[in-house]
Amino acid sequence: MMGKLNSFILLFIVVALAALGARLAFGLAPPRVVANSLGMEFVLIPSGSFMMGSDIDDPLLLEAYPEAPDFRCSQGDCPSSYLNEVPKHLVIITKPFYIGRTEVTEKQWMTIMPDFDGRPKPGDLVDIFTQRSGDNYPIQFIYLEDIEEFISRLNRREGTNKYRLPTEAEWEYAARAGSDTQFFFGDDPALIDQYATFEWSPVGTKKPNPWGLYDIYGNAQERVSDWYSEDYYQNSPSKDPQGPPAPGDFGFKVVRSCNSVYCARSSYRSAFFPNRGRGIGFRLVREFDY
Ligand SMILES: [Ca+2]
Repeated sequence: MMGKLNSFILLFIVVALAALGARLAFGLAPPRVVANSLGMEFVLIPSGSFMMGSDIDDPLLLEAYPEAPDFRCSQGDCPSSYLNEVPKHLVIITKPFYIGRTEVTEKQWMTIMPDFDGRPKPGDLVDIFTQRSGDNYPIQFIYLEDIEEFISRLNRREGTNKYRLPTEAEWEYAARAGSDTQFFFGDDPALIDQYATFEWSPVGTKKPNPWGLYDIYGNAQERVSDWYSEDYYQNSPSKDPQGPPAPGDFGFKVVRSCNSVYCARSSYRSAFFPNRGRGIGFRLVREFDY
């Protein structure tokens, strides 16, 4: 009798453990990739920490990338180009989040914003670079306030408030994908052509980074939510930095990613006014809610 009872208890425990394992495996584990009502795919980025920025001497970077323009000259001050990346510093991302596998495309934009057509129009001061256009090209040449309207409409459409631009720190954390090298694939710039296109292209034509994100270094430059300050890293907080609390004198917002070889590094930072910029688009974050 006791033998049968022990067998029954053992069977119950085995079944209970199996059920718990199945729940952990299939019930509680959040999906690694989710798709939204526009078919945008988002990849789950775990919480964690990383070293943000660069500690490579500015003269070395200037020597390696002599063609780099110095956008800070527009502020009337032309020191060397890469000092806005220093110092390399610890950043902690305290919450997991989802981020777009690709930049937002023209088709996705037009679905939400049919009355705010971001495509170049006759008479626009655009060059051949911006004249390439199509459903799967990144949306570009749009005002920041229209991006904010796009996000607001998408949130309403899906009855949520989870969509937003990434912070600069979230963007670099996702771009690095656990790497501490100049590029997410190491330090050899000769490999860049496998991962980045510097001709205006449909999204996702090259290999993704190790976390599955496309066009991190090339194609559209990408807006993030932070105001820009060239010396922000000198005093930025470690936990979930959000950027300076107020705009600087020129009202620049941070722009990440780039469309030239010289800036195809994970730590590269640039900035732009909130108005329409050639080649400037965005990818979205969807906050983690599982
Ligand atoms: Ca990009």
